[in-house]
Amino acid sequence: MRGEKLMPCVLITLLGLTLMESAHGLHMSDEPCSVQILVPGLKGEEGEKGVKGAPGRPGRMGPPGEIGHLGVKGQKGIMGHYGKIGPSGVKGVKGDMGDLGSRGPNGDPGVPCECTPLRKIIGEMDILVTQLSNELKFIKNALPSPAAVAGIKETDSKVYLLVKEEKRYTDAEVYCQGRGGHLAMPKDEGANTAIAGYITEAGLSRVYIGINDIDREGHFTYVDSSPMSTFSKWREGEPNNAYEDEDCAEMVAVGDWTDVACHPTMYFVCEFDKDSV
Ligand SMILES: [Ca+2]
Ligand SMILES: [Ca+2]
Repeated sequence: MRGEKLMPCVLITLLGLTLMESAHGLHMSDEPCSVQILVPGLKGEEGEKGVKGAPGRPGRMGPPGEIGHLGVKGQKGIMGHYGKIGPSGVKGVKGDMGDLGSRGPNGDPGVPCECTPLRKIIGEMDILVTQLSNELKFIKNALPSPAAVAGIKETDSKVYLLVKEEKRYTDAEVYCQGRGGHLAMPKDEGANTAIAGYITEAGLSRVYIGINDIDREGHFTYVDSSPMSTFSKWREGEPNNAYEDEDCAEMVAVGDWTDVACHPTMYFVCEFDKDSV
């Protein structure tokens, strides 16, 4: 290395001056040289690594890269938020009627009704209709000749039938029995009044009734053999058994009774229990 320092200095090159000063300046001044020619010295030992310099400026943007390969499809994302409510749709067609629902619970008790009087009237009318129906049935079924009947009369318990067919007493009773009854047997004032009114309304003066003393003279009974009660309507002076031939009885229009003969023919009144009509 020292041998290279003895080489003549011919040129001083400005180019290498800087390096010479930093590496060999002191040694060259010790050498006698008339014409110092500076030549680059030998390469020195490698210095220590310098500190890292400041980052360089960003380079220019490179050219677009090639189109990459299509990636694998990712997983389905989570559900998004609800969207806004849409507008109302058009009204649909009416559906079929549903099945009958189950029976509902009982309602509250009703208020007292004002129709009690009406119900009473309706009830009475029902009774009247029933009575009229029975009477009509009776007239149609029991009488072969309705024209001979001057309507009917009734009390609470009896139906009376005035028959405008002249018959002897016994035949009249047979007629009445044939229809489920007897000649009329008035046993109280009400019944007697009803029969008397019936005779008057029919424009008659007298009819046979169901009282006689056929079995025992002077001992009158009803035609069904029931005894006379305390009630009687004998006209004054009757019964008198005139001509000793009066074992039957008639009622005159005012309601009085008279004993008369049984063989003359006469209109008569039958009676029927309402229960049997
Ligand atoms: Ca008599
Ligand atoms: Ca008499």
